[in-house]
Amino acid sequence: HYNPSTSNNNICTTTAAAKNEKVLVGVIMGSQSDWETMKHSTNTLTTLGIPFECKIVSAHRTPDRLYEYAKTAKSRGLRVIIAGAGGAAHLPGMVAALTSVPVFGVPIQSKALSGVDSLLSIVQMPAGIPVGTVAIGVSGAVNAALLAASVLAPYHSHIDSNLEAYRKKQTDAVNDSPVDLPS
Ligand code: RP5
Repeated sequence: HYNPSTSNNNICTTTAAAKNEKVLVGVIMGSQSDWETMKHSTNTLTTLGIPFECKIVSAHRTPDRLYEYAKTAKSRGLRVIIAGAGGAAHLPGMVAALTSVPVFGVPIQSKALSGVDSLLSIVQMPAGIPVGTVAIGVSGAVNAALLAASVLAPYHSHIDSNLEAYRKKQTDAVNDSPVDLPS
């Protein structure tokens, strides 16, 4: 039986484990090379006080891990899965095929095709199995976490207030008029 706590590929620490909180969001990615992008998802979840776990799950290289992860996601209490993948990016769609937990797909900015390959692989799901696809790269990784917060906010008041505060801070940071910056 799949047990993420004993899996040997932990590449990020979860605030949930430290605080003994229930993990609500699973952040998965196809490769170690996706981490530079996907750490923006986990950093945003941390900012918003959302307990998460973080794993490498490859559709191509670890298909059995993918199956176990997706099949146990709901019973383990995950409410949202954020899946980042690049190139021929099957991971988000395959996970979505195996669980009704909502999946947000982050297209990684690939070297060969700048992530257009990843985007098209993830976004064009046939009707019936949805993947909520976000922007290529870091913007998408951050926005997937913000969407996860929006999904969870109605059921967790601290996430709701953290999300509102995040947005207010962003709004407050916009100057009324442009200024000359030192070059
Ligand atoms: C995909 O292939 C991964 O999501 C990654 O974006 C891409 C390249 O993987 P590596 O060759 O860097 O491991 O499966």
